[in-house]
Amino acid sequence: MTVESPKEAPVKFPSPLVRELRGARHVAVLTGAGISAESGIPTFRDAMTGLWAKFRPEDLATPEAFRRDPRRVWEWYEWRRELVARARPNPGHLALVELARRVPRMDLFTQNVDGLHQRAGSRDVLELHGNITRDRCFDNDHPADPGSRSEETPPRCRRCGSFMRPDVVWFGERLPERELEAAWESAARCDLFLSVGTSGAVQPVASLVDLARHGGATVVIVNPDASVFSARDRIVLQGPSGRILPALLAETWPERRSSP
Ligand code: BV8
Repeated sequence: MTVESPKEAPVKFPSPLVRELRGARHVAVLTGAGISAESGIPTFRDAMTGLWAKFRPEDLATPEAFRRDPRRVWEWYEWRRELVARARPNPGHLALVELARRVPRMDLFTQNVDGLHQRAGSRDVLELHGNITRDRCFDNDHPADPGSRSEETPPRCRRCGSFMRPDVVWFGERLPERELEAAWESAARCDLFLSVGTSGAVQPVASLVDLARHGGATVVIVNPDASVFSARDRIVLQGPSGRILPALLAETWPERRSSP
């Protein structure tokens, strides 16, 4: 089922969904680059614009690309870190902070590396693909020395001399075990799975939606592009998350309008 939300009209949600969310015991939320789009951070696919237009993410976000041209990969990340530093959480991030207060259990796992959920106030965020604001060294995963950064581009590790790299998961690299296990368990057990702002293009995270479905959860997709997910066996709320999520909470908990 697809619920369209034309720009000006107030969003109307299927009452079964509102009832289900209101009574949910355990909500699992997966977010992707789309939830940060309204904060001015280009989605992963859109990030390949301007001077990066001639590259594909897979050409830069891999250990091979870094080995081949560490300076170019480092500079792409420095450009993205700049965007992240200037960005602020948007109403979509804030709505998830509020949702966590409204249901007995909410697990939030993200493919994003921008840290905006944490800056919005979400706690225990599971970062499945790392965090762009942290570095580690390429050869031994030594964390960056907070004190100083060597002058080179990329800077070198103070302990082993190898190049520093962003602390993110590149294509062809394993995801962090603990976070992935926790997301797996949550998706399999939740009664409502909310997928927000992701194209579902990247594995193994993309499989969480099907895992939730097979576990009997109601699957809800929030995305302006309804085509990314067939509406078969899921509810697609078509629109930007910064608009859809606050409206969904307002309709599910109308009393919240009076409380601060
Ligand atoms: C792994 C961190 C195995 C870096 C990212 C060949 C070799 C090796 C692996 C593979 C292979 N072939 C396939 C694979 C698997 C591969 C993969 O899935 N490839 C894809 C391209 C097919 N996966 C991996 O490599 C993973 N590792 O498999 O390891 C292994 C096992 C043993 C030993 C060693 C290895 C690692 C994948 C992680 C890659 N790192 N990010 C960085 O950020 O720089 S992925 C990166 O892209 C993001 O993190 C994100 O996950 C993904 C993009 O997805 P989205 O977030 O969905 O963003 P996208 O732009 O695609 O879509 C945005 C959506 O938002 C759109 O639908 C849009 O409509 C919507 N939207 C727009 N505006 C809004 C909105 N929605 C709501 N509101 C709005 N306002």
